[in-house]
Amino acid sequence: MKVAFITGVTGQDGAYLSEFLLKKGYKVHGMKRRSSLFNTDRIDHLYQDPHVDNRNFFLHYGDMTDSTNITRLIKEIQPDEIYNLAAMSHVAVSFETPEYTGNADGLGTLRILDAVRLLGLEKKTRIYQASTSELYGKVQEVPQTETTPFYPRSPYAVAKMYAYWITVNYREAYGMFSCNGILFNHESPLRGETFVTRKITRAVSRIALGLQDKLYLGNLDAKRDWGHAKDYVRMMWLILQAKEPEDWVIATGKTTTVRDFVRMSFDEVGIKLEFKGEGVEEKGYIKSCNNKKYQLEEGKQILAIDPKYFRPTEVELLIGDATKAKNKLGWECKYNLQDLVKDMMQGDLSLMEKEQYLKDGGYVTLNYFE
Ligand code: NDP
Ligand code: GDR
Repeated sequence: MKVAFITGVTGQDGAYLSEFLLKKGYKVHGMKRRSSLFNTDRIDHLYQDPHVDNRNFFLHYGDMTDSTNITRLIKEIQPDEIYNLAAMSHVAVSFETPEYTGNADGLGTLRILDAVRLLGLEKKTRIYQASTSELYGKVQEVPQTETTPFYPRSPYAVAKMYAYWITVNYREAYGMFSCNGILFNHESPLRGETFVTRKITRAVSRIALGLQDKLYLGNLDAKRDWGHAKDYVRMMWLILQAKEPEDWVIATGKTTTVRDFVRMSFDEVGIKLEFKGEGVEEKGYIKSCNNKKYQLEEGKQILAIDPKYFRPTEVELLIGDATKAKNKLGWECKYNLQDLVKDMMQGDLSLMEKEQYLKDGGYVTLNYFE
């Protein structure tokens, strides 16, 4: 039975990867942070009572900024594979917490690699590093491949750049099986609520159900190569099963503007949008609403720009070329963008229907959106 250790197990990818590895028969150990409230929503369905025998899913407290903790966990777990997914992963927030982001996302990766080396596990433990298309930043080449030069545009991307190169360096210096997956944006119904796709699908569901009036966004012109997280965690595993340790781009090869993602999401509830104006003046109105379930008046403004969501430096265009992964590892996407939007909208509509039910029953409902 193989043993995996996942940092960031409570996040979007950690949840899907845990499920994937458990189905493959792995023993899975995950690192979670202590928080004042339960923070295991995404993995609660995998939870096993610690008092029963034959468990194969274990959670440990830890933090990427604490090397003693990381070293002790790796010593106890003796993993065959480590998936380093933990990170302060929000690009906009990294401008507000640059030092912490560098510590957790950059040095955190070093702490994992060095623990493996110090414990003499270089030949046993394979390491996956969650690298990112944000490394490409300012456009140097389109589409982006494993050889495209990096030009990071945020404290997050700069921290991830350190993590990328220290992963390469430990591979070359100490012969470790440490690899980067350069993953382009991937989303799902489990996506954090403040990333743009989830913010949109939640807001569209709330607007359709009359729980929210307007959606406020930042740069609608940004283009992203969006895939489904389920397809991408399969690739993380494939990367560690490869013959040689290498770095890999994972992407769909298609790019879409934030504006079009908004359009596609409203389409799912039968609402056609019309955009008028430019820049901060841009607004979105209901052109038509042909779903009887949602009583929304035509001409109503439901989208506006709030400049607070603009970033000091923006990544305008991402589009990846995953030819190497397709040819050498046989990877391909099962979901296209339309499937992804549908999946996310279904998830959020059913969540928001519960909200509506609570509201109608006179209970206080969640009203926080960022
Ligand atoms: P999430 O933000 O959903 O999850 C991040 C995870 O890291 C959470 O479990 C979080 O814990 C944990 N974490 C954050 N800081 C620390 C810390 N200091 N110590 C321990 N754990 C910590 O991210 P995703 O699942 O979307 O992404 C997984 C990884 O892949 C991240 O490294 C991200 O940067 C990278 N990535 C993501 C892409 C995407 O499109 N999703 C694309 C490319 C790379 P908690 O739940 O307590 O907050
Ligand atoms: P990104 O994801 O920065 O690509 O990083 P995010 O969804 O936050 O932004 C995508 C694009 O949408 C624009 N945008 C907005 N973004 C947010 N969050 N909120 C808004 O209101 C809004 N309006 C417009 C952004 O400016 C941006 O251009 C994600 C993270 O998962 C990283 O961890 C990962 O490394 C990269 O994807 C690949």
